[in-house]
Amino acid sequence: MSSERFYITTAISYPNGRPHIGHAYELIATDALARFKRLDGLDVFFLTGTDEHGQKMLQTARKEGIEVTELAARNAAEFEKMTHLLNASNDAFIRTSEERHHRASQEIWRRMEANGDIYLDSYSGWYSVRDEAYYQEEESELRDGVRYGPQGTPVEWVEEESYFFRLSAFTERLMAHYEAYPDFIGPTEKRNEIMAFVKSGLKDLSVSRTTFDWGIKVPGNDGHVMYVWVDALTNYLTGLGFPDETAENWQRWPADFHIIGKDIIRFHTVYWPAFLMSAGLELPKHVFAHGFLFNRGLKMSKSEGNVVDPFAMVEEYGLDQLRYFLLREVPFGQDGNYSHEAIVNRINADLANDLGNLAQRSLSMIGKNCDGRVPEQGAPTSEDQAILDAAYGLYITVAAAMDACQIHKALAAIWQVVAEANRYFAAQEPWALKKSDPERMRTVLYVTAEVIRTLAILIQPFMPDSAGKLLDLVAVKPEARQFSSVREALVPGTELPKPSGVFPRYIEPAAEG
Ligand code: ME8
Repeated sequence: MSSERFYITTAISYPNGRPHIGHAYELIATDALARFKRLDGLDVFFLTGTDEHGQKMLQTARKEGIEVTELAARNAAEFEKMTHLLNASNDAFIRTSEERHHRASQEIWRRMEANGDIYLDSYSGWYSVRDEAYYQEEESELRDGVRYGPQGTPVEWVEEESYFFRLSAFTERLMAHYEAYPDFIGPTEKRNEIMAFVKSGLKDLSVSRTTFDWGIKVPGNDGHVMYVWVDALTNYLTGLGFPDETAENWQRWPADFHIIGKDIIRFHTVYWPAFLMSAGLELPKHVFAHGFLFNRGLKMSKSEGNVVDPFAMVEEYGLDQLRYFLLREVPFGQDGNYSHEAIVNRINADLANDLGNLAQRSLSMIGKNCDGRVPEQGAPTSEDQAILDAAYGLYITVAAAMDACQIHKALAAIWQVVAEANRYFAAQEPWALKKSDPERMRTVLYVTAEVIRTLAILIQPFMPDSAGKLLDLVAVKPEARQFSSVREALVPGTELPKPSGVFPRYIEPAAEG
């Protein structure tokens, strides 16, 4: 393929439990970005997977009284199932326990070592198993006899022989990189935080453990396993065939986007680029951190039911409805809340009323009054032209928003045109024109159908199934659904299928007495 390549990744999740809505959110958002680029004609590779090593996995397995390999396999299967459930278009799924990943991690280690950036010493300091992170004394605080790290998780004292990565030597090179590539880290507030952190000076990083052996062996010293984050970050290379630099996919490195949550930005924008610089590999172009999802609504609490489970949420609200809600409601890059009421409101107002009804009403009028075929368009009025221009102009706005990871703004722009289309349809009153001016009625219906076609093409990355159904209803062929076909207008006379609803209303289950 000769088209431009685009490599995008999610974080790889710890399979110490089942996937939760935060994992689903990241996957859905990354999927929308990946799908957008595919529809734009790029040669996309989208990677996701599971991060299986480290102490957290080991502790959970012990608690459950099972082997860590069994815990990893059981939950990795759930994460993989979630990719199908959410209709994620990932091209591959990586598990860090795979042999190929051991090879990749050992190779990057060797390169960092060959560059003089790894040395043996001993570590004593604080470690949070839940964050799988080392913290400085001053980043932690003592409360009720327990010491907590900066993310509110308990830390424990660790003292052992350890290899170190010479992170301190990278302070200036990292700062120079942030300055030279202002959009390396997004959103901007996060970039500022990271720059302040790095500017204050970096300490060398402990990169191996000796007190357990669930991990990737350090080359040349079997008594050590790599610190889980060294191997975890390397997944982005393994997924492309590294260390085989003749692998076809390896040409896709560096990544265009690592999409991650805000809690792991330091690993991705400080440690990872330093490891890559040391190993002589190119740096990813962008790292974008989304916010956290919080559950505010009463009905969503765990005690009231299991709706924080993405599988249950899809069951309750519908897949595209959930995808739309999360991407539209939460400004990408900021924290957001979800509640039953907010989801139902988006489903019924934005989807069922605004887009669904418009499609249903206009297409059924075409079915009844135009012989079920795309009607002829007469000379357009300024109102016709205005709504068509708004629809055709959308692509530019949406593409700019997506390039900036402003997914919510892309959807807001699309729904602004949905609102305009509704105003147009109501003002033109095609139902009243049926007797008075049938030719004008046909033009209004043509314009409305054409706007629906354009909107549906742009909605595909966010709600692939529903957009596909809408495009079926206006008889758009599969090969005319790329963004390059936005201007390929509906052809009068084309037979249309019998219209059916695409966005059902959410109806509250009858209150129990
Ligand atoms: O951090 N809302 O794995 P993880 C939104 N294995 N996003 C959330 C969230 C929430 N409530 N909770 C978690 C890890 N996330 C490492 C990553 S990458 C080389 C290794 C996000 O299972 C979180 O920020 O704890 C992260 O991006 C992803 O889910 C996986 O989290």
